[in-house]
Amino acid sequence: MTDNNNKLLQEADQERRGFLKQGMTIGALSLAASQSLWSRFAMAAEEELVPFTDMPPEFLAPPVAPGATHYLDSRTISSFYTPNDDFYIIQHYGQPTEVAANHSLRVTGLVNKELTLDMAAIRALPKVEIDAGFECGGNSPRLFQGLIGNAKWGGTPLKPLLEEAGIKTDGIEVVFYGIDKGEETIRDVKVEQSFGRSMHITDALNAGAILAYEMNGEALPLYHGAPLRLVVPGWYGVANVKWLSQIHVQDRRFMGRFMGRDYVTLSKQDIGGEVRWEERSVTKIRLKSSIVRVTKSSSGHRISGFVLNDGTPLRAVEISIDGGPWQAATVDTANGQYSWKLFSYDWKGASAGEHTLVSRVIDVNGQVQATQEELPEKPTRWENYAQFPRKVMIG
Ligand SMILES: Nc1nc2c(c(=O)[nH]1)N[C@H]1C(S)=C(S)[C@@H](COP(=O)(O)O)O[C@H]1N2
Ligand SMILES: [Mo]
Repeated sequence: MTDNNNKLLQEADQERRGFLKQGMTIGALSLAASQSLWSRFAMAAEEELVPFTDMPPEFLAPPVAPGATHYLDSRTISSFYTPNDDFYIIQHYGQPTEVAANHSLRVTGLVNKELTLDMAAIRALPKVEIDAGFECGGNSPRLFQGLIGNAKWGGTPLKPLLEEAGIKTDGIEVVFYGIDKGEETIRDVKVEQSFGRSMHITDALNAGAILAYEMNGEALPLYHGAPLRLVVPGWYGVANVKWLSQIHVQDRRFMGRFMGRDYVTLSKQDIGGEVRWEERSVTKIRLKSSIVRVTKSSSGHRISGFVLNDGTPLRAVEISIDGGPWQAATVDTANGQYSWKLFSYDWKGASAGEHTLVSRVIDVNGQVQATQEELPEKPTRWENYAQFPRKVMIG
């Protein structure tokens, strides 16, 4: 089995090493001022980065390259939409080097009418655009949350297509297959399998998923799944099947690797009053915020970060400095429901020395982002949504 991301994701498991202080130079930051509401996020010319002392001086995001995995340097987030070449890239069976010019999508299984659509037929369907941000289910503090991005996705809604095919009454599970294949060893048997993920029919019809062929107004790049990928707003990256070639409706749960073995969170839960070890497929994005950058200008210090969740409206994002009281950060109201939500906080009177900064987000249901200690025991590497304290040195 070739899994070029295993190592990366395994590293994400390991505890963060204690990194050396200072000495960091950020040569690669070219942060043009933006006209948008997000100008608060683009660094102004006189603004400088305050070094994180929990980040290695040599921390470098790998460049986008054929076949490669890519994560971004979260300190460089400077715009609402992540440029296509900075959006993280993950795939488990490698990237196809090319996709057939006559690529088509088939809808098969428990439907009244099986469908085959080439890209021209898909482009001829009604087009929608949605802002959706997501992270890999394996994103974590180890990579300073770099497996993340936010984009405007253009494509056609999934629901009308499923309705056109007509779901039979016993069709309860919808499986999405990409063209990429890998060898899997299952109980000592080696078999070839395609990347596949599934959703219950209710989610497939109601989660607002689209079949996307555009990213930020451009043709979807090959790395991000061209010519066609699924985008399920508010779900972890793994749901967004790239190089999509088949949608299959069946009467049973799909148990493929990325539903049944990997991207399965093992955690200790209260299951109706019983404490049980639960295994649950990674689906909707958990409520999470993280600080990614601290800057200094003539007017003082600014702390910036992002929020991701499943689309539930937010009540507040708050910052605590050195264990002090929670203070409200500014979250722009122009955020889309499923976009990431960038926030900033003007830090007054920062004194010289090392400081610990942490953010937390609260949604309208009163759900509060917890600390790592407060969360249920979780030995698996997926779904890292605890508060992430950061350390900075004020000179
Ligand atoms: N066909 C296919 N789709 C896939 C994957 C894959 O390995 N093969 N990886 C998934 C995972 S784990 C993630 S996190 C996202 C990453 O999407 P991106 O590379 O466009 O950021 O793609 C998902 N879609
Ligand atoms: Mo992922």
